[in-house]
Formats: sequence, structure tokens, C-alpha cells
Amino acid sequence: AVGGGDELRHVEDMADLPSGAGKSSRVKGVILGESLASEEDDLVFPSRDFSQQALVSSLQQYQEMYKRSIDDPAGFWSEIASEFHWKKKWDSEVYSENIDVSKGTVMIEWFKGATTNVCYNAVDRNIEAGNGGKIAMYWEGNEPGQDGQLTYAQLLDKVCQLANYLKHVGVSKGDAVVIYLPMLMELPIAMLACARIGAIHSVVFAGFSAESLAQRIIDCKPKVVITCNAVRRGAKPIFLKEIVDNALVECSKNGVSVGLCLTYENQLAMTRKDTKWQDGRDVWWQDVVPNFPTTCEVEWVDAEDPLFLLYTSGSTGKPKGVLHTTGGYMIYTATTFKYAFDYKPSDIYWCTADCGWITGHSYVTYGPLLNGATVVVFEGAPNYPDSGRCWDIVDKYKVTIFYTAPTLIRSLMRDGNEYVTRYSRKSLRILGSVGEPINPSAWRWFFNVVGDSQCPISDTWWQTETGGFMITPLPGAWPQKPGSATFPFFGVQPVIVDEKGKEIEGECSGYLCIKKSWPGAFRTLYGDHDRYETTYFKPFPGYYFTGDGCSRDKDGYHWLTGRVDDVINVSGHRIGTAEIESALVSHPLCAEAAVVGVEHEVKGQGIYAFVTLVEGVPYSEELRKSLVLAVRNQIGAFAAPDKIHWAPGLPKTRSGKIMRRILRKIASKQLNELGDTSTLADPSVVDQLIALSDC
Ligand code: 6R9
Repeated sequence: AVGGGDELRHVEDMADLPSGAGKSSRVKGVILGESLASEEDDLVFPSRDFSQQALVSSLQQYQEMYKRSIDDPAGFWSEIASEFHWKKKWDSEVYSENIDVSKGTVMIEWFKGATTNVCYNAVDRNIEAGNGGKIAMYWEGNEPGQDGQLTYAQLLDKVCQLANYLKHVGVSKGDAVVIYLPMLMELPIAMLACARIGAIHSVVFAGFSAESLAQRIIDCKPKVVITCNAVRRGAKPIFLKEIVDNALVECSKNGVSVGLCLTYENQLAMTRKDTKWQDGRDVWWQDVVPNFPTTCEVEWVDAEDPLFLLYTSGSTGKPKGVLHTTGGYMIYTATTFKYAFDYKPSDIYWCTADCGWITGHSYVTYGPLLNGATVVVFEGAPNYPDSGRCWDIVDKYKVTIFYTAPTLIRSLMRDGNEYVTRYSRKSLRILGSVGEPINPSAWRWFFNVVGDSQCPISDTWWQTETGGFMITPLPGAWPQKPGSATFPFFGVQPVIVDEKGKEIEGECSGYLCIKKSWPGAFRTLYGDHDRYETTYFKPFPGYYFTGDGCSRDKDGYHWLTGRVDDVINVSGHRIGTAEIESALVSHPLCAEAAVVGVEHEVKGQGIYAFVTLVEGVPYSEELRKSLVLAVRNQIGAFAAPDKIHWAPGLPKTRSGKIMRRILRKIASKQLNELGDTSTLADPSVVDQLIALSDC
């Protein structure tokens, strides 16, 4: 049961899951001890002034646009697409799709036959429109006072130099490039440079360990890895180049060798002379890139050519390479950004996500730049040097739209209001939330304290796979309900189905699926179209299955209730329980492991691991630490278990399947809700586990 298994199995398991398809206790606020029987009736209206200036200013206007997007997707999306630059227009069909596995291979295509370039649309097009002098990016470093900025014209120069260099070293259309960088401006620059020449970028979050990085490099076999020597996270230096070195050793053991490691010298963190170097393979960015010309021909690619790969966690140990293509993704991220944040050219936009995750792809880099927006890129930690850092940055750059994750909101909330009220925050007009369900009390604190009760909150529900927002408020169009992502974006048809895959109407709860494709949908899992179909399209034939539970209230508002598969969401980061389990069992003294998510006050979910040791090995604090270290080394610090629970045995069915339902109850100390344990091969293991609860 460790580190493998087919993903359909988990759908069968779901019937077991009490928290899955029901109304979540988290949404109902139990996570922070709230009593919110009337949450559904709690409406928070946008002010009249706000609505009047909004792009979509009423529910009725939304409904008309939404209806059009569903009745005539081709017309709706091609009209929007016409505002972008296409070297050649699409074939007569705007889109074609089959998402019903029973009718054959799943395929989704948008704007097929058209040629375009995302980098051209995100950078050159804005310059041609006369905005070359507008700030594209403000950069704020780890230390207050370290900062930088680039206009659109300067951004283009930088992107072209790198693009030319990449071409010079032999990167061409369709080649993969792995980017392992912190939030320097060079990270979006590198993404755009790849897009410019038709190369496929795969950004790996710089918090992943050497092993995780190696796993991704082995899967996509890039020509080049782009990194930097080191970064400071708060007070602590992290030697990224060393992590890459170790990963590349691991890769060559697996027959994958990368010939070039382009290393940006991050002087603020570490000097060159202290960096380990492999001549012939390693090249300093600053030694080569600035020597290349600041103009670079665009590679016009088909709308369905890949733009990027981004690995995400699934139910099995092996991360999935989510593949997004060019045209549909471009139109979708641009449009969702514009409407969900009611974007105006005068806005200063800051999203705290790292480009290593999908949010950083769609809503730090592509969505905003495609709208010609000014983006704040922040390298540091939001609580360094203290918990007021975010509001210091908001005031410094006069940020108008601030987009972040519930985990950060909860942690800042815990630190007290003084850190917030010390700053003006007058510039703010819209707030956003993403990554996990936002509990109503965090929502209210965000609204009342951070936004001074003036700023609507866009609680955007979406996924790596969806490319962009799927269910989200349009901030001026309708009242919000704290904790609800509200209504679907244009072109998106969410449905709630029961265990049998039957659509349920009206007020209900069940599994969230999507009917029909939308332009930003991922097209495949890299190198594994079977897994794509099995994971997402087979569980409920005819639909895309999101892996999330959802309920819909009497007013049609959607309340996301969290994952219903073996994926947990820690601080907004998706981690497969199987990945953590396989890291644990790689420890020589660990015989078996089972991981479940438990409610965590700040992180949303914490990681709770049941560990069975090799026969005869005694429990010890030292061993506990080395198990946690095994996970840190194999995945990354963010995946380290919060709790190791010693387990003489695990509760299994007679067919050997671990009953996670029971483990979840033990982990969350709901011992009177264990349910039926009689189908276990050995029911006595449950008592043993309970006895060891506090060890
Ligand atoms: C964008 C992103 C996707 C999973 C998703 C869901 C959870 C994200 C949410 C939310 C409730 C929101 N999720 N946003 N749940 N409300 N506003 O986070 O992508 O890393 O792929 O995670 O995150 O469970 O299925 P990703």
C-alpha cells in the first residue's frame, strides 16, 4: 500500500471518507472553534462605488455573460482571443474536445492551427501599445531596502538576451528547460525567455530537495538547468547550487545527464568564490547572458504546442507532469486575472506565491503581464524581519491588489493586529485568497483588519490542472459569503456528483466535477496520457474530476471542502500522502508508514505519520528526528511530518488495504467516531494505536 497503487482505488475509498463529500467541518469553521450555523446567510456586499466602477458590476451582467460563454463558447472565447496577437488565426473550429473516455481518447484543443507566442503577447505587445516605459515588475528582496524594478522595455531586453543565449547553447523549440530559482526577477525572465523560443519550461519550487529535483529532471530530460548559487530565506542562507549539484549526480546515475547548469550569481546571498563549480558544465549567468543582443526573433508556435510542464502531487508516489499548452492557457490566464481582480491599468498587483507553484505561473507571470500590469515580485519571507513585512511592502509600492493564501493570513492573524494597523494600506482595493478553503474567521480578519472592510475578497478556487480560476467571485458583481468561492468563471460548468457519478441538483454536497473543457485546461500528463485519463476522467465518466469535495447552498454558492483523495494540502501546498510514505519507508529502520492529514491551526492541514518500525527496533526521539529528516531530504522541508505516531501495526482490511478513515480519526483524536472496525484483519491494532497516541 505504500508509494503506489492505481488512482481509481481511491475513488472506491471515497465512500469511506466522512469528511470528503459532506459539508466540511473546516468550512463550517470548526478549525478555529467557531460556531457558524448561519454562515450561508452571511452576505458581504461590495460597496456601491466599487460595483459601479467594476468591469462586471451586477449579478445580472455576469449571468448574461456567463450564459453566452456556455451557449456559445467558440464565439465567447474567440472574441476575447481577438484582442491578442496571433501570427496566424485558428482553423475554423475554435475548439474541439472529447472528455468522455467511453467515446475514446481524451483530448482537448483550443485555437488549434493558430500560431502565436505568449512572451510576445505578455511583453512586446504592451510595448507596442505604448507602455514600454511602464513598470512591469517591482522586485523586493529578502532584506528591506533591497529592491529593483524593470519597465516593460527593460524586461524585453533581459528576456531577449537570455533567449538568445539559450538558442546559442542549442535550446530549440520543444526542448525542456528546468528552472530552479528563488523569486528573483530572473525567474519570470527565464520563463518568458523559454516561451519566446518555444522551449518548454519546468519550474521546480526552490524548496524541493535534491531528490525531488532529480526526479523531475529525470522525467523531462532538460537541455539546461537554470539556478542561482544561493538565496536567503529570512536570516538563513540556502545553497541552491549545491542542491542542483547533488540532483545532477543522482540524474547521471539514472542515465540522464544535463550538459549545462546556468547559474545566476545572487551576490546578496553568497559570493562566487564560495560556490562549488564544475568546469565545463557550470556557467555564470552574468558572464554570458549580458553579452547577447537585446532583440530576439519570436518563435511562432501552434496554439497547442506545449508552454510548460509543472509537476504536482497525486495519489501515488510519482509526481505528475501537468502539461499546459500555449493559446488556451494564454487567453484563460489573462481573462481570469482581468475579471477576478477587476483589473485596471493603474493597479499595482502583488501575489505572494512563488513561481514554483501554479499560482506563480498563472498569476505572478503570465496573467498579469498579459494584461500589461505592474507586478510586485517578492523574494523574502512574509514574516521577516517581522510580521508587518507584507503591509510595509503594500505601502512602499502602493499595492492595490493583494493575493495570498489562507495559511499566511492565519499566521499573521495570530501575530496580532498591531503589525497590520501600524501601516496605512490605503492603496488596497481588492484582496485575494488561494490554495485551500479559507475558514470564515480568517476571511473576516482579512476583510476587516487588512482591508479595513473596504476591499472585496476574491476567494479563487482552481488547480494546477485547470490553469486558471474556475470558481471565483467577480468582486463587484455579487455579495460574498466568507468561506465560499461563490460562482463559476465564464465558460466553466461545475457539477456536483454523488458516488455513482450522478449529477445532483440544487442544495447538495458531493464530488466536484467539471463538464466540458475550458481554454486553460491541461492537455495531458507528460509522457503518461493513460494516467491522465485514469486519474481525471475515468472516476466519473463524462466529466473532469477535480479530486475536491464541494457543497452548494440554497443560493447556489459553492463551498469547497478539501481533497477527497490521498492528497493533503499543507500551507496551500499539495502533497501526496504516498510521496511522504515512500520517503519514510526509504529509511532503513522503517517497515511501513501511513500518512494522513489533520487539521492544523495555521497550515490548514498538518502531516501526521503512522510509522511501523522494523521488528525489534525500539522507538526513540533520535529515530523520530531521523525519520523527519528522511522526508526533508527526499521531498523538502515543507513536507516534514508534524507528528510521528509509533504504530506496532496498521489497521488493514483482510485484503491488506490500509483503512485511512480510522487513522484519520485516531490522528484527530475523534475516538468515539472510529466507526465499524470489525472488517479489519486485526481489530486489536486500533487499541494499540490509541494507547500509543501521546508517545
Ligand atoms: C491553485 C492551487 C489545488 C487544490 C484544489 C483544492 C485546493 C485551491 C482553493 C482550494 C478551496 C480555494 N484549493 N484553492 N480549496 N478554496 N480557493 O492551489 O493549485 O496547488 O494544484 O492545488 O488546492 O483542494 O484541488 P494546486
